[in-house]
Amino acid sequence: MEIDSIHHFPGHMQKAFRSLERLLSLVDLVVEIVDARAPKATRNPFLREAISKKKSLVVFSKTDLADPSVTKLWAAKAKADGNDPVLLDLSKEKALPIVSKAIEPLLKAKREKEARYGMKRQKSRLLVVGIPNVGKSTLINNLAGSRRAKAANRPGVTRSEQWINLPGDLMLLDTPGILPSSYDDARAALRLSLLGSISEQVLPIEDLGRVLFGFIKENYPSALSSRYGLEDVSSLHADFVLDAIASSRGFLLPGGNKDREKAALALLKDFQAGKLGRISLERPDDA
Ligand SMILES: Nc1nc2c(ncn2[C@@H]2O[C@H](COP(=O)(O)OP(=O)(O)OP(=O)(O)O)[C@@H](O)[C@H]2O)c(=O)[nH]1
Ligand SMILES: [Mg+2]
Repeated sequence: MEIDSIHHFPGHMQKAFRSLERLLSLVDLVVEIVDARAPKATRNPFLREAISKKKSLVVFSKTDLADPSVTKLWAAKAKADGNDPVLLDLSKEKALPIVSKAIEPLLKAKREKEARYGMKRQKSRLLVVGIPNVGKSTLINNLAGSRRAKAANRPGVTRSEQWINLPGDLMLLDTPGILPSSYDDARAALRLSLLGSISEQVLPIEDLGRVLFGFIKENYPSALSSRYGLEDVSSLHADFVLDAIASSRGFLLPGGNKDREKAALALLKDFQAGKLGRISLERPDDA
């Protein structure tokens, strides 16, 4: 891996990747996880280049929260780009058989070499990487299952890194590689904050709620009907909707006015938890 050879690499990214460099040097395979609701915004744009010499697998997490028809479009695009992704609902599915199967073709050259030289099957070492909140820890726990407790130190590597043996000659590093979010693009920043994956306030909560409502009104107009009883939102103004939410939840300010900030926060939390149905924030055909 040659971090120094990457051009147009902003300083803070370079610094973050430097600290990841050691983790990356310990493994053969990188499992990059992105959020299916915004697979572009939740992807670090420099990872591909930084790991260009490594085998890697892309996992879409939270597919249970994303719009299935949009996820299909993303998966087709990624496949066409040569990164056939694995789609997972980590809240319900067992990831190990699915990930193991997807990894097998990536190990083909290694297996062939072992066979050629009559060598024993070597273990393949995996590192899960991704920006904050995409589900790295959930994926590691899901893959490791009860094996996690049995993690043992291996001589020769730093103590703090535990390796977990998985079936199929795989070893998983139990520390994920945390990648920095990239939000040079204002829309990506907005999507990351709607997903609750960056703590920086790109907008005040009330405005974030208005943006989310605008998006829902345009793309998922019936999403607010069961939760808030708002049947047809196509003609409604965001503030009217925030007031309606505030009324139904009893969010009132001391003078009796509706607390739109609290209403906006409730709307955001409901969206993030999937209570408004399956919603994707990004489509591959967005400009
Ligand atoms: N519904 C659903 N929730 C998920 C899924 N994967 C992860 N989550 C939830 O998403 C949240 C973030 O998951 P984590 O595993 O903590 O994410 P992380 O990448 O380790 O986050 P950091 O450690 O903060 O970088 C948690 O509340 C998880 O329960 C999924 O596939 N479906
Ligand atoms: Mg984590």
